[in-house]
Amino acid sequence: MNDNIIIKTGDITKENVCAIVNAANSSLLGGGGVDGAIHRAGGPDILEACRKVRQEQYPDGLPTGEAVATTGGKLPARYVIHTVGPVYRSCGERCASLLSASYENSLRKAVELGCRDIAFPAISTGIYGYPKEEAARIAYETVRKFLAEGHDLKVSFIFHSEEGKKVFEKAIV
Ligand code: AR6
Repeated sequence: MNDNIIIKTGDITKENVCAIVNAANSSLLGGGGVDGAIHRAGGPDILEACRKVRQEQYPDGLPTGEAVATTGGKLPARYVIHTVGPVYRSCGERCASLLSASYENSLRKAVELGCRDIAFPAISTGIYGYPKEEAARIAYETVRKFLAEGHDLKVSFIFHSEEGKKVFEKAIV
């Protein structure tokens, strides 16, 4: 196991890291799941920043696999990196590459921001229905490859439940 990868249970909104990743939707205007929790805990500055990103950069919404950063508002994290994972029932042959792109673009954004740590939720595995084992392998492999490029970044995978963490750990061995 890579020393710069941490796997644990918890609430991502409480992570004291430079950037946490939000499993958003392309509207960037909030939703349920981890997205709802991040906006609730982080306060209105995040939504305001998301509105600005929509207006100035993505009037048609953030495409699947892309990532953008905003303030972390009231969160302990300095930044929220919003990414849109694929919806499993409609991503077809592109599911794996789109999910991998969500992780990779978020990692690149964190490095661009000068971050040395980042925390991820299990993107797409809730409302978007991505099978957890398959998503775990893609997430882990993408992070492992990225770190192998030599980036100085500590990456945490945060699971809302012990069960989610176990599935991930089992899938990546
Ligand atoms: N901390 C860590 N993980 C969490 C938390 C939390 N506070 N809350 C939920 N999770 P989901 P998706 C886990 O559904 O599948 C939203 O409406 C959760 O248990 O949040 O990418 C967006 O606006 C699951 O394992 O994201 C989009 O419309 C994981 O986070 C849509 O949902 C991801 O579940 C995105 O769906």
